[in-house]
Amino acid sequence: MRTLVTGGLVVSTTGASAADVLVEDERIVAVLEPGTTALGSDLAATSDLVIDATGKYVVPGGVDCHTHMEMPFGGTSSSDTFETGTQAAAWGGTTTIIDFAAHHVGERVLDVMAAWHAKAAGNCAIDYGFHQILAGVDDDAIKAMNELVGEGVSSFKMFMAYPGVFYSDDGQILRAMQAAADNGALIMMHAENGTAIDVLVSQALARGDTDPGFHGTTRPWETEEEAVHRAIMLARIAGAPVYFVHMSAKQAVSTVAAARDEGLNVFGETCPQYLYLSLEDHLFAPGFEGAKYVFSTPLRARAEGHQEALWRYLRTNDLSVVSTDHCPFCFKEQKELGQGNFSKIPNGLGGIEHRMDLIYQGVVDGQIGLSRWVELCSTTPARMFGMYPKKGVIAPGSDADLVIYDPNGQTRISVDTHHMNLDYSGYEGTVVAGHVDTVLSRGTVVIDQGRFLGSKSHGSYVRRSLSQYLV
Ligand code: DUC
Ligand code: ZN
Ligand code: ZN
Repeated sequence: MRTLVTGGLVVSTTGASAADVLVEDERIVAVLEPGTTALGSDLAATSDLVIDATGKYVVPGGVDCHTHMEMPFGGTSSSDTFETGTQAAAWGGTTTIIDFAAHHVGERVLDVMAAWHAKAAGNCAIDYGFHQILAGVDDDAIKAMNELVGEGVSSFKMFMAYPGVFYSDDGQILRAMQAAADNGALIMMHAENGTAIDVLVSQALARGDTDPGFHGTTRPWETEEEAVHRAIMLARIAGAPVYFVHMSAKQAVSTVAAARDEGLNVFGETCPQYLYLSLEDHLFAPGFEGAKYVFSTPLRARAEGHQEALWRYLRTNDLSVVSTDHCPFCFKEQKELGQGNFSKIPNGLGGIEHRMDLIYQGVVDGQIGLSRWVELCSTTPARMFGMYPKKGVIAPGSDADLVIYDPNGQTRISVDTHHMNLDYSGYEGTVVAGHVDTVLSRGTVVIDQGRFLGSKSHGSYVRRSLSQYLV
C-alpha cells in the first residue's frame, strides 16, 4: 500500500519545511520536495491513498514514555485498559507508549513482565513498549534486569516514595544503579522522600487535616529536591545515568540543572499537569473536588512560580521530555475511596489524550518553538528509551507514525468528548488552539477527521535498544 501525505509543513527537531511524505506499507520511504515526480512517476496518481495536509503540520507521532494502564494501585486499578488507553492516545496524536510493568515486593520480576505482555498483546491500537518497575532490589531483581535488557526492556523505574508498596532504600537503589552501569540500562527515578512524607501525612491526619489539598502540603518541594539530590549522588557513585520522572518542583529541577552543568548524565521529565494546574486552584478546590488532582509528585503552588520555571527548563533542556504519567482513576468509587482521608485517594491523573495539544499551547504562547514541541513529545523520548530512528522522526526507513496537525483548528477538552475511560477531565471545558486531524500508526490511518479507524490488534510490541541519550 502506498500513501502520500502531500502539501504539509513537515516538522523535525531542526526545523520545518514544506515536503511530501511517501509511505510504503508500514514505513516512510521518502521525504520529498512538494510535488516532486520522483521515482519517475506522478506520486499522487500512483498512490493508493493521498492525504492532503495543506495548511497543516506533519509531525512524528507522539511518544508517551510514561503510562500506567490497568495498574493495581491504591486499593484499586487504573481505569484505562490497554485497549481504551491506547485508543485515547491515538485520538491525541500519540502513536507509541511505554507502560510500566508494576512489580511489588514478593513478586518475581520476570513473572510481572510476562503478565504485562499478556495484558497488552492484542489489545493495543498503537505500538507499545515496557519499562520494568523494581520494588526493592535483591539478587533475583538484578538477574532479571540483565535478562530484560536483552528482551528490549532497557529502563527500570525505582521509587524513593511509597514505603511498603514500591519503595526501595538507598542501598537497593545503589545496587540497581551499579547493575545499570554494567548492563547499559537507564534508571528512572520517582524522587520523593517517602519515609519523611509518611510522617507528615500521619501528623496531618492526626490534626484533622484530611482534605485532598493536604496531599500537596505533606509532600513539600523539599521532599522532591532532597530525593533528587540523593539519587544524583548515588548515580554518581555508581557511574550510571539517571532520569527523573514527573518533576514538579523548580528547586528539584534546579538540582538536575546543576548536575548537568557538571557534565553528569542526569535527565528530567515533566508532565502537562505541572505546567498548567496548581495546588491553590486545583488540589485545594472546594469540597472533595481536589481528589481529581491527587497524584505524585503533587501540584505545586502557582504563587511560587514553578510553572514559569518548568517552561524555562523545557527551553534550556534541563527538562528533556514531556510525558503524561497517565494513571487514571474515576472520581466515582475510585477517588472516593479517600473521602475523609486524603492518603487513601488513589494517586493519578488521566491525560494521555491531550499531551500533544497541551504542549502545543506552549508554541502558541511563545514558550517553546515548533521544533522543540516535536523534540519534547516525540524525538527525545524515542531516543531516551532506545527507539530512534524507528520512532520519533519523519525520515526514510522510520515507521510511518504521522500526525497531521491543524494549527488553525481547536480542541475542547471535556469528559463529554474525551476517549479515556475516566469520568472527569482535569481540564474540563478548556479550549485549546490546534487539532489532531489525522493519525497514522505504522502506515495505517487510525484517526481521521473525528473517526477512529484503528483496531485493538494493530499495535505491536517495540523491543527497545539501550538509551540513546548520548546520540
Ligand atoms: N504517581 C502517581 O500519581 N500515580 C502513579 C504512580 C506515581 O508515581
Ligand atoms: Zn512515579
Ligand atoms: Zn508514573
